[in-house]
Amino acid sequence: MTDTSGTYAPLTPETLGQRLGNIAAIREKLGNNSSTWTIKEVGDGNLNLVFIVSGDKGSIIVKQALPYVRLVGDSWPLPLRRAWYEYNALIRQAERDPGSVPEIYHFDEGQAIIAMEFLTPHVILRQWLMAGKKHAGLAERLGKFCARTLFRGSDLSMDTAKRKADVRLFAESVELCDITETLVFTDPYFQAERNHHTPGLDPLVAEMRRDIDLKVEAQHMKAKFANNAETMLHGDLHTGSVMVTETETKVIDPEFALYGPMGFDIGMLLANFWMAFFAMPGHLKDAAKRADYQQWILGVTDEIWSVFSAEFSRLWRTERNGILYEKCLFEDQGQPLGSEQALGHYLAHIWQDMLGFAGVEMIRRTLSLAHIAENDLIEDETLRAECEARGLRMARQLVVNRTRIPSMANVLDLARQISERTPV
Ligand code: SR1
Ligand code: MG
Repeated sequence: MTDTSGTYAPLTPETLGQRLGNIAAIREKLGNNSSTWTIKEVGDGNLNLVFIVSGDKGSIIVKQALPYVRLVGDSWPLPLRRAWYEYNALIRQAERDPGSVPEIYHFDEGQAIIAMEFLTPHVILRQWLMAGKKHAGLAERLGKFCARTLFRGSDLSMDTAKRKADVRLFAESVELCDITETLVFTDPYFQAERNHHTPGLDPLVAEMRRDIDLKVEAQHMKAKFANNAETMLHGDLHTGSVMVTETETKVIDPEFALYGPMGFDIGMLLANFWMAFFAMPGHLKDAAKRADYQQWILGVTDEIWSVFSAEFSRLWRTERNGILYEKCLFEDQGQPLGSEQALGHYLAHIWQDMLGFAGVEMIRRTLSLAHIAENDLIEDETLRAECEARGLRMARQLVVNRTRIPSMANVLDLARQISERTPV
């Protein structure tokens, strides 16, 4: 797969055909005549170049890391090695939850290039949600993806030597990890240079930055993130990292992959649905349609959690072959109830962490550097501030009260109550 050819150079639509035209795996997907390939740069994320390349036989995606953060420019350098982490995460996710991620055709470590399956007619889930579209299998797929990748990437399941080698591999992704540590857990809570927020939020932002309980709990979440290498995480599992059609759901972009706490990915994912819920007044003007759609979004989060718990429990009962909660202590002693008790504790711990991580994600997507399109695209600033403020109100509750919120029904009630209040 790896073919380090020459000094790194960013691809352009003009150079791509010549640079990748000799690679057999790519020619097989596109056709041999690279001079007829059509090449379009479509990257609209924060970090990378992304090209759709089409030939007589089909189309592929070519993703290349840039040596800096695209969103900010070359004043913020970022190692090309993130493509290596993304590649390694993708192959592990494909193994742990087959069919959940795009297929890889070619990886070039030196050029930081991953050539992969072009997902079409898939669209980014964030766009789908803003358009008010429903999706029948979404929650089931995402709940299973989280359960399978989190369980199978942990000491509950993995061979211990492999897992320790893996922890070592991903622990070197220092810069990407630092982005999360800084942008998610620190910057939102003081006036950091890269922050920005909707002006109408000023009074609430000041209130939140004075809120000692919130800051302390957010730092407890950061400590959990930094100190608990429980499983291999996607690391950036928001609704911009999911692509859908009417019938299919795929997870993309795991370049922030790392070993971290079980509740992180699922917390980030649910947070992004809850922010979409609060942003709906900016996208669906018809009150009845909006109310119906908002209920649907909440229902999706409910189902993601219940599918996650059910699948995680199934794997606990059938694939618990790692070094934790070993069967020799429970089932083999005729004490299956002991392992059920441990499972209950384990899920309760993921639940509380999930709530806390969801809260910090909602806060950082409103106050830190990288926001979400659902809010950014609301032109009416007063309305945008209202939607964002509701998200912040809910987020604060999730972070500070995460150990006192027993069920998803409580979370969804909280979201409904907050959505009916004037928030700022
Ligand atoms: C500088 S990168 C900002 C954000 O974009 C990525 O998608 C991650 O969410 C990161 O925090
Ligand atoms: Mg991304």
